[in-house]
Amino acid sequence: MLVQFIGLGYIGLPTAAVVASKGMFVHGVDVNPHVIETIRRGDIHIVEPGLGEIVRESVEKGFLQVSLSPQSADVHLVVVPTPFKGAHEPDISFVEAATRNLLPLLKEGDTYIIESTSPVGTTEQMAALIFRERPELENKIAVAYCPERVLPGNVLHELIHNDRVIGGIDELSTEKAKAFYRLFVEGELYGTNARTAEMCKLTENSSRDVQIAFANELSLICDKADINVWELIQLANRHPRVNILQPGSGVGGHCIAVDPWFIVSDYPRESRLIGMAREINNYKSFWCAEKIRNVMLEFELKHGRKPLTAFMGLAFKPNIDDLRESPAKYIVQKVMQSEQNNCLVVEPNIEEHSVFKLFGYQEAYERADIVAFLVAHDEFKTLTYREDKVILDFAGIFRTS
Ligand code: SAJ
Repeated sequence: MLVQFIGLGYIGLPTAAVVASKGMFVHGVDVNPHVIETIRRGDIHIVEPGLGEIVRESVEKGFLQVSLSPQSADVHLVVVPTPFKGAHEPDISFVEAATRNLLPLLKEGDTYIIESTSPVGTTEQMAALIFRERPELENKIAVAYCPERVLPGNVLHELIHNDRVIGGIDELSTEKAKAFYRLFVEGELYGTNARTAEMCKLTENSSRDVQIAFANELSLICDKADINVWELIQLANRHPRVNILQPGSGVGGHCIAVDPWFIVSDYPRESRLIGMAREINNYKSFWCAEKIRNVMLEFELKHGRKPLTAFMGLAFKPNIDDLRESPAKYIVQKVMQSEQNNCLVVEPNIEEHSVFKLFGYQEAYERADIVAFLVAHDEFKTLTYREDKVILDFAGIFRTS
């Protein structure tokens, strides 16, 4: 059996490597020549613990081969990005382009699966496209949707152990797709239809976004009410049926801050809570930037000199080196638009940055007059609260102080 992956990014490459490591022949396709050259050498172009080893081994043993264009195979997985356009409408053009490239190669008995996060109806649309161009394949190939659920940093474990939801355009498609995932997934496989599987992925990430928005809204209320939000949430969570998440400097990353828009864009009148959560979480980052600026101005008025401000953290969440779609980075950029000097930027998980000069976290904490904690990195939790500094703890480093 030959399994083909279209898209060798954060999900496509680890999944391809896991499948290859189980002794199946895998052909990986990517439009980026740099990605192809890197993998051919047995190297990887992304950061993910343990991935380098299994890619190298799979390439060396000949189970994983990659190229710029697709070929004939038995199972085809589409794992390409689905970003959003200007007004947050989902952009499925990469999924469509991948499907069009596969059109001449599909044959009776094949299984075609989309894993990319997609708006409801995408799988049916792609099936319609396939059968319009290749009518002889109708009822002869399986077409299904199966979203990934892995957490960056723990991908290799979760790819194998997480439960999966698998939705075909008909029952046979669901069963064929399930049989494929059974070859490498040890978690439960739940069959459904394609629309439900698509909505399930959007629901999971929207649920998390809404819950974080609740925590962020509480943090704004508590700031006005002079209540420590961290202590409040800790106490409320002592209730046996309450489990509030943590506020922060906003919601970042490539999934939670994106996927809810796919629902809002298609069902705007029905998704007011989901849309509002997105707005609240985005507003939280803006609010943090404004708060820092106001505190800097107050300091200057009081002391007759500009303060030195430390920005603690740039990553999109704790203990990672990924700065893409990061609220912390947005906040630093926004404040530095008006205050380029007198800023100490800290990110212990990266060595250097092309725009920001980075400082050690202990040095910055020691030197700064104002310290804004933007990300709850473990290193920051080793610091002791200092009464002589203005501390803006957006990340809950000193939770109950
Ligand atoms: N965050 C908070 N407060 C919290 C938890 C998170 O402010 O209590 C923030 C983080 O700092 C970060 C953002 O939310 O900025 C997203 O972080 P995350 O850890 O919730 O999620 P991701 O983007 O790393 O991964 C998510 C996961 N989805 C869920 O937990 C429902 C993962 O399982 C998905 O596979 C992934 O999205 C994806 O690809 O969709």
